[in-house]
Amino acid sequence: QTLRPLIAANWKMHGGLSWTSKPSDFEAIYPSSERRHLDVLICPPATLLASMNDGVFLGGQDCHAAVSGAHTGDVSAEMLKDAGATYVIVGHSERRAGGDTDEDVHAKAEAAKRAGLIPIICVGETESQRDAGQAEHVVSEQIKASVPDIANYVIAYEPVWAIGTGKTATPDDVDEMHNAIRAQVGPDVQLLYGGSVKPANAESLLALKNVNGALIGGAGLEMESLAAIARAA
Ligand code: G2H
Repeated sequence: QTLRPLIAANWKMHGGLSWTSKPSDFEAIYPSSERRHLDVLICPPATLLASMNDGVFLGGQDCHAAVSGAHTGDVSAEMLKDAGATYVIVGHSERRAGGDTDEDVHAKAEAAKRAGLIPIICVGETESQRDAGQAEHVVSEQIKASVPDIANYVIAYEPVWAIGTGKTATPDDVDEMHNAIRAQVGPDVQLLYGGSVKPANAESLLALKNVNGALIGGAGLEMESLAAIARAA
């Protein structure tokens, strides 16, 4: 079975209102009529969601597990949905580094489902875990603990040592890990690779059998490079 590719940009804490026209720029570079075979997603800061125009799917970068309440500074999955999101990233390593546990990620993914969003659940090992030969074990345990019993979700494998560092996992590393994840989660879950994906390495990564798309940080801020990556899918 061939899963539909998903090309997702995670803008992290970048962008202002002037960026809300970027989906139109993307459309001009890579028109939707030419990309019917894939989905493109932009996850901007939550402040921009409601002002972003159409043409791509939109997502949040994190959510709180509760619907609403006394949680200063947090945003619920329902709020993201209300602002136009279809997806939400949960368990990004930058959130895990900030204290999110597998249990939190599990609860956030359930919240996403409750709100009618598709969670993109991030997993990945650190450099020392990889060096110790523990990469597959760590990722498999993260999946066991972070993925709730829901039908519709996406997994993003982001080796922590490859995030924003310019280091990319080799296609062989990615192939091996994605095959292991596929064996664990079954045939229907889209598996994204993330970690320094750029136009120059997109083709070799996206060509792998169990890589169904990419989660892109730095290279997703410019629509030319995002489009170049999407064209490789
Ligand atoms: C990993 C990725 C996006 P970058 O965090 O989620 O960022 O492509 O900049 O490594």
